[in-house]
Amino acid sequence: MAIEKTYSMLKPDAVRNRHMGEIIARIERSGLTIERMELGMVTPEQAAANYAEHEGKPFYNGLIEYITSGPVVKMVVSGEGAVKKMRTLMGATNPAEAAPGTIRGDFGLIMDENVIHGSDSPESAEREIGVFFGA
Ligand code: YYY
Ligand code: MG
Repeated sequence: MAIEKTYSMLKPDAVRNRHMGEIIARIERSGLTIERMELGMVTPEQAAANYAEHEGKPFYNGLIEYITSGPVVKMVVSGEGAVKKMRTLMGATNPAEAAPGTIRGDFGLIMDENVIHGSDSPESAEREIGVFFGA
């Protein structure tokens, strides 16, 4: 597998519930490398750009409101097969269905606040890194 970059973000509930350290430790232990990291707010423009594919869906407005509701941790993570590896560490989108041992399975309770974001492809990763860290 090729060395890839992916965009990952600890969502407002992860920061609010003081789970940042434990989640970052899991990413480091996985062998992936955190290349950039920043704690801060997501602007409405960044939220809309990141979630453009979901515009018009029933959960879209709530999702934008939630992701802009408090500080997040924005990260560029790299390594062999980083996109898929992060998705595996994260677990299923719905924490109620995410396996124990995954980040969403262990730190999440509900779909609306599911702890962490990870790009779904190398193409999305490049776009999302541009949205949050510039070109
Ligand atoms: O990539 P991933 O975050 O696992 O899921 P997506 O299908 O891209 O949805 C983005 C985001 O939207 C999800 O993390 C939670 C929220 N969401 C929701 O609140 N309700 C849904 N039915 C689907 C997604
Ligand atoms: Mg997605």
